[in-house]
Formats: sequence, structure tokens, C-alpha cells
Amino acid sequence: MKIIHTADWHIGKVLHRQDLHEDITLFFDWLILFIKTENIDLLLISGDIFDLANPSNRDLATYYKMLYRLSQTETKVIITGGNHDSISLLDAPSVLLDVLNITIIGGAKSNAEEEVIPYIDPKGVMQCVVLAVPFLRDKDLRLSLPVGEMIDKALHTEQAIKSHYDNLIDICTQKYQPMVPIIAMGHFYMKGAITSDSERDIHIGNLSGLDSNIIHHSIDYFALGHIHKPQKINNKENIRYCGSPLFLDFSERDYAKKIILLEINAQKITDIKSVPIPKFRDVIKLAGTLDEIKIKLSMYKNIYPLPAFLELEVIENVFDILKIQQLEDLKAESVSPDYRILKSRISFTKDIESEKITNSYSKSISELSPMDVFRKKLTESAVVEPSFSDLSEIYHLLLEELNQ
Ligand SMILES: [Mn+2]
Repeated sequence: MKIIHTADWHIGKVLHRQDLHEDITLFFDWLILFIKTENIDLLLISGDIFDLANPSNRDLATYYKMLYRLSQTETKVIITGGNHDSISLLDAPSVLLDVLNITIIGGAKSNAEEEVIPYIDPKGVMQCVVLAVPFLRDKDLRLSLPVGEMIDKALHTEQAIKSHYDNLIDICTQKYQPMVPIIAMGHFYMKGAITSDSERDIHIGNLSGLDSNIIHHSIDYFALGHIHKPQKINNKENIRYCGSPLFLDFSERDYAKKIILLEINAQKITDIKSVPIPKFRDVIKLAGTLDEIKIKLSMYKNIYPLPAFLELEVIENVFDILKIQQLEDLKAESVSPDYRILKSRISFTKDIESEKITNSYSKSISELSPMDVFRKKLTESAVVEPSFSDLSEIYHLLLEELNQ
């Protein structure tokens, strides 16, 4: 049998005021074609289906249209919720979607057995068991461990995630005594993963992830979501982030976008490989003096279906307020079918008095996360450790509450 592992679709994502509707539509067209040509049996989507907990009507329509198209194939679909997703929004149509061979696990289930899903092929033979674990929220993690004295939060999170999976393995062993591969889905930070700028912190500072060395030995493949750069963890072939199919941030411009294809033969995983997703749009950064950038812009030729997204980084020698205005003019005047300028910054290498201005131009508010702004505020207010960490943690918990 063949399985696809994908995640982090982020339907509805807006990148510097440009929505990525056309990008996700092209990705869906390609994925449907791939599923049909490769005769895929099972599609796993490991969280962050939507970018926001309250997606627009158009984004909901895009999602349901995709589910409808998937239901027209022979493929079984398992979708788990991520930290961006609303549990109730994902779960609401689950009874209907079950009929269409689409299983939704929006949030952790009070009955853990519901997260253990055997895949039975059309001949009635069990081919694998999927542990469909969504993003585990604080309340789920608290439940996973007995109430005791307060221990280190990072350690507690790690132990709680581990025990959630260990419990599912126990259920799986008792119920199915499986001789088939066990595939775990997950949406969290696995230690050692390389992050980009577009993931929202899930657990404080990303320090409190799970160590890949302590995951249960019975798990044959870990289908991870949350980190947007495709990667194996600690060089292990069977623990992978597939990454996001779209470019969600300029920091991701050098990543190839991928899905992961697994093959199971005679009840063993026989092949795990990544399949590149065609590039629908160029995402590039042009750097240099204003004049150099103007030349680069005039020479730029787009070869992809959608206009390129550009980031301009102007580096001038001596401070000159006119250059700042000229950059604004360039952005306003650059109307091209080949590209759109989404982001720009200007800095001056010499001139001491420019330092203040360079700083104020270096980051606009749209580039900062709420957490960045809060930390800046703490620094400005001369808050020091340990209050700095405590307040950051409380603020982070508030953000998490808001995003749920
Ligand atoms: Mn994500």
C-alpha cells in the first residue's frame, strides 16, 4: 500500500497582505493528480489545515471542495488538528465526513481509543495502524501525567507527550496485537528540528519538545507537522517533518517543498521517500544598493505560473533620506506581471547618526510577532530575569488561549 504524509497546509495564509489562495489551489490540483496516478491508499495530514482558527467562507469552501475531490478517489484520509486549527471547526462535520472515508481528529479525544485507527484494505486485511494524535494543548498534557509537585515545565511537557503516545501503543497492542506497521501522527516540536520564522511558538522557546531517542520503539514511522522545513530528525529516516507545501515566509525561500511517500509491502515499510512539489511561485530576496536593485528588477523574468514574491534589501553606504523616499517610490511604481514586492528594508553602513533611523526602518510591525513586541516592551521597561521569563511565559499562555 502507499501512504502520503503531508501537513501545514495553512489554508487562508496571507503573506505581507498577499493571500496564497492561488498557490493552495495549484497545490491541491497537483496533489489530486498525484494521488490518482500513484494509486495512493491513505493520505495523512498532520495538523495546521487552516492558518486561522476562524477561516473565511472562501477558505472553508476551498477546504470542503478539496475534501470532496478526495472523496471521489479511493484514498482514505486522516486529518488531525494543529495549533492553528479550531478543534470544534474541524470536528463539526466529522460524522458526515466519516461516510466519505475521511476521519477528522480535531483535538485530543477523551476516549483515547478514538485516536487509534486501523487501516483495512479493500480485501479486508489490516495493513497498518495510525495513531492520529492532534496538537496536544496544555489541558491534554496536564491530563497525561498524575498531579504531583510542580516539575520543570519543559520536562513535564516532554514526559506528557511521550506518555500520550505510550498509552496509545498500549491500546493498539491490546486491541489489535498488530503485526503491521504503526504510524504515529503528531504536531509538536521534536528536538533537533530546524525551524523557520513562520511557525508560531507552541511550547515556550521551542525548548520543550520531545527527544526522538525516547519515543516508543514500536512506532515505525512518525508523520510530523508543525515545523515548515522538510527534514528528518537526527538523520532517522522514519521520523520526519514533511514541511508546508507553500512558502509561508521569506525565510523558507531556499527550501524545496515536499510530500513524503511511504510504501508498505508484506506488512513492512519498504520505502520512505520525499516527492518534490512543483514550484508555483518564486520567492526571492534582492539585495544591493538602490541602483543595483533597480537593474536586477528590470532583468527579472518570471518562469513560474504565479508572479514572484520579492523582498528588497537596500544597503547604502552613507545615510541619505532621499534614498528612503526613492525606495518607497520604486515600490509604488513597480507594477509588473512578473513579480510583486512584498517586503523591503533599507540600511546604511556608515554614518553614525543614521543608526537610529536604520533601526526604526529595519523592522516594521508586520514583521514582528506579538511575542517579539512583548519582549521589546519588557526590555524597554528594564525588566530583568527571572521576571522577564515569568512574564514572557504568562504572555505566551495568554496568546495560546487566544489562538485556541
Ligand atoms: Mn504550521
